[in-house]
Amino acid sequence: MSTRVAEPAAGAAGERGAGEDAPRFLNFIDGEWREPETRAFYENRNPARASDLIGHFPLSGPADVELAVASAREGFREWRAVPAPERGEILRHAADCLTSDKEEIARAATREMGKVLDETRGDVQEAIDTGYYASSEGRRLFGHTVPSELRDKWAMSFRRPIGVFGVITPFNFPVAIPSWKIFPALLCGNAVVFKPAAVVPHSAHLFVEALLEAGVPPRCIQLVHGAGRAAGQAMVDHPEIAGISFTGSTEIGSAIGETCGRMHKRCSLEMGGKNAQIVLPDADTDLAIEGVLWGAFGTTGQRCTATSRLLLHEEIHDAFLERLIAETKALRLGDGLESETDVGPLIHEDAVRKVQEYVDIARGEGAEVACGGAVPEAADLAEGFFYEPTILTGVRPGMRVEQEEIFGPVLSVVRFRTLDEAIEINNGVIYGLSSSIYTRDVEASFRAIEALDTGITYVNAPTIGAEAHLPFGGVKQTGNGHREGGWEVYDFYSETKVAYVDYSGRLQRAQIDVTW
Ligand code: UN1
Repeated sequence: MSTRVAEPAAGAAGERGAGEDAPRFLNFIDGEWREPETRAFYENRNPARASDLIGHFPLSGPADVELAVASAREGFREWRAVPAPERGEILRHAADCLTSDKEEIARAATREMGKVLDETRGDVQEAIDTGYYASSEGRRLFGHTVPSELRDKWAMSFRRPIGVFGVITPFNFPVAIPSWKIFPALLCGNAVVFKPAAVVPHSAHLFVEALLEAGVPPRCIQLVHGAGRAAGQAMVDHPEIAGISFTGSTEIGSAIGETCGRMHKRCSLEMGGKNAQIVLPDADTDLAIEGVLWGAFGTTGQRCTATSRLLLHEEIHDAFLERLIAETKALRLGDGLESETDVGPLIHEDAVRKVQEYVDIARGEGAEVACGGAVPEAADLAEGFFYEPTILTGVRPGMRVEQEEIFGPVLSVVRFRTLDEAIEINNGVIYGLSSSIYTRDVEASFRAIEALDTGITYVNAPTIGAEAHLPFGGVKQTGNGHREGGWEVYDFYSETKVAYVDYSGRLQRAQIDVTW
């Protein structure tokens, strides 16, 4: 796939240390790559190495959104007439393109967001899986045909597209999360205006290129780069955008929800988490340790599904912790593109500051920093936003580090005595995305599956790792009741219409002319 840029600096695109010659990327609006109306650009740099300038990206404003929406409305008119199986075929090609470009996109994603290459490969793979699922949905998109209560009459429901959707996505899954929203939106016959997180524009650029290469009609996908407070806000406020799908912070999601409520827009919000892994005394300890290391420190803890609380039964608490701390100290921080790295950097300086603040809060609340708790001192890490994987012990339910989302490599350990108590601690937060229990006891696992107030529960697996073909989302303040992934997301991007066909040749009044 060729990278379409305005002023490609010879040999610079995609190379480490591109310096000030780094390429300039553009928005994709109204079927062409174009400069923002603002004429303003921003720099995007590698979080593992600040001197590595990836490129200059548009800092778009409301005028860009205006153009994108007007064009998307045209795109919608054309696209909605394409039969769903044909739309599915085009999306299958898009998944094929992502498959051929998997390595290139994964490397670009690691370079701009920091997580290790194996993880960005998984990220792209999740988008590929979502694309193939969407393509097959083109031959389903089921409605219902149900018996009418009257003679010589048919009753049926089917799905209609809605219009232009605004898709606003976070940095932590720069390819997978856009794909969760864009593939089903397009499959249902909608057009999309896409505003990726400002720190991962290159991944978004490559994703949109794959869609275009596959034959998605250009005006059905509009890419608007820039900041949430300008471009994102303009999308949320735009009366011609019929719905918003947002993944990100609770604070921004709540504001988006308010506006959408006022404007009667569809709105799917996927926000915070405070996910716990519960370990019972009969658990396979090796498995549980491996699970929590991956759940807490994978993606440097920057997942909505990250394990940020570890609930340990008192019988195993000390021995388990001792081993966990030793293994955590052995994790290697570094550039995610290097094969020996276990944990990459945080996304930016503010994230480092926020993590440090929470560690200080934990100390103030009487918790102990069992390992980590600082910015590493190694010289080769000095240019990146690194933070040591951190374990807080002696955490009690109700402490801020036990309640609030940190979105970094910080694990709070809480001791419990009974399964009921562990369930209560798990449920005692405002969020409810994911949970996990390690046990060999089938009764305990099923009790937990039923009682844990989360959208997902894992048994003998960490809190991360949802598969693309199952519904994904949380309860309570994690979201607003919608699900992404699997079959349920298609309800969000389509509207049910009902048709009655009366071939009796006479007036039949429902509820009145029934003959029984
Ligand atoms: C997120 O946690 O931000 O379940 C998304 C997982 C991934 C998606 C996570 N498939 O870990």
